[in-house]
Amino acid sequence: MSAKPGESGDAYRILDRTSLPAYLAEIPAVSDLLGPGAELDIQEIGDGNLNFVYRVSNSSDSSKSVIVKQAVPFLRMAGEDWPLARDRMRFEIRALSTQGELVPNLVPKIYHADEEMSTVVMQCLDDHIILRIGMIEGVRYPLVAEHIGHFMAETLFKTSAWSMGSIERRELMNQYTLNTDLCKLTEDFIFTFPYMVHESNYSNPATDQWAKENIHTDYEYKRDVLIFKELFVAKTEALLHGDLHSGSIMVNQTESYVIDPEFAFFGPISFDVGKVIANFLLCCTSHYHRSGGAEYRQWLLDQIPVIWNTFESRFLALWEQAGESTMLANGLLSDDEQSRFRSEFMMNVLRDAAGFAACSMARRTIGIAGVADIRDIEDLEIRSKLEIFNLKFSKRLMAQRKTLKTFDDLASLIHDNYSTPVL
Ligand code: ADP
Ligand code: SR1
Ligand code: MG
Repeated sequence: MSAKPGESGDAYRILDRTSLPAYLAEIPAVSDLLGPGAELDIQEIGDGNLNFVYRVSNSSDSSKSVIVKQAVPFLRMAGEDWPLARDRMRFEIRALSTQGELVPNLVPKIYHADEEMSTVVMQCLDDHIILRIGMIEGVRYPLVAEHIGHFMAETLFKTSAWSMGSIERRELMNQYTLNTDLCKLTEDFIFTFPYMVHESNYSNPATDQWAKENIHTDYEYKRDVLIFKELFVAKTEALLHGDLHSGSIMVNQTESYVIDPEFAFFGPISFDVGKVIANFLLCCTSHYHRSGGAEYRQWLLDQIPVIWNTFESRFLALWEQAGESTMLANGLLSDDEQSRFRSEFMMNVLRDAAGFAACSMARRTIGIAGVADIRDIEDLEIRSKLEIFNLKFSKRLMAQRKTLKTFDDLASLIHDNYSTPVL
């Protein structure tokens, strides 16, 4: 991947704990928040795959804190030999700001954005933890499912052609079309490499053998994955978060924040919905090993209808309230026709979300970027049983998606699958 326009500038340098104080001191808004001239505590807390993230706080008053996130010109998880355009931060900044207008209580506030330095300084969510970590530990978050459903409905409907006018929407799309390197990562690591022999794939002997016999040689499944790859590549339906999984959500008992929208681009609505569902399922699988009883698994499964129902009802309410848009002009459809159209639309989102969830479960199981829920299980045989369970369900979901008519059909499929003993 070659350097992009604006990437060769001399101003860019990789920040570290030594250079951060001087960098931040030059930004009045941040300096005021931390306390002008204050001594700073700085920790690198990034546990993500791509970037460097620092928590910076006033040494004598740790409640005065900010997060500094910087994109480096390579893929953090692979190292400097794997170049990755750092202009991904440009899209993260834009998405944080678009989402900040649509759902201000569900995304961190931006204090300072510096595209030249590929850096953002934002609200520090000190009272929250990453949802994935909480769910691995078996913690229940009573409101998170509603918050996720609400986030998706607001951000997806309000950037769709059912809400926006044609010209303003194309102008917004134009801000995201060149998120090239991250869309390419998704094309490769979600829709291609996991289904073939590829050097980047993860390896666990029994899982590898199963994948060789049941994934690499299954034409129908690989064709279906390609159908979803095409949907991802071609359908510019709404501004997606683009990487909406439990590692991109920070929570406590009353609040949720969606972070890390660097993969934002205009794509199919069902992509965000399917990814979220897959991550609750992956965690549920892990709890066959992590918790003795079925209670926490049930809690995880119970969140999926809450996410879907909140998403669907809010999306439809916004649609009913919307006026004329790119898609609709008064007089085109009667009230009955509109309502029929919306039902068919939601059914297709559901089916496609099931397909994207299937891809997501497979890539998190056999691709390079696994999830800690499963990958942190030390016993390789136990892990493999869970991995094969995930892969089998990915195939089942993919094969049966077209039979889904209502969310209850998906709920039954999930319930049936997760009623079987695994270990
Ligand atoms: P990456 O883009 O590399 O995946 P993330 O945006 O996911 O990076 O951030 C990595 C980690 O940094 C998160 O898992 C979380 O622990 C921490 N983090 C990120 N943003 C915030 C924030 N606003 N407040 C507190 N912690 C944060
Ligand atoms: C090499 S793929 C890295 C993955 O990490 C991010 O969180 C995205 O999910 C991406 O696919
Ligand atoms: Mg990220």
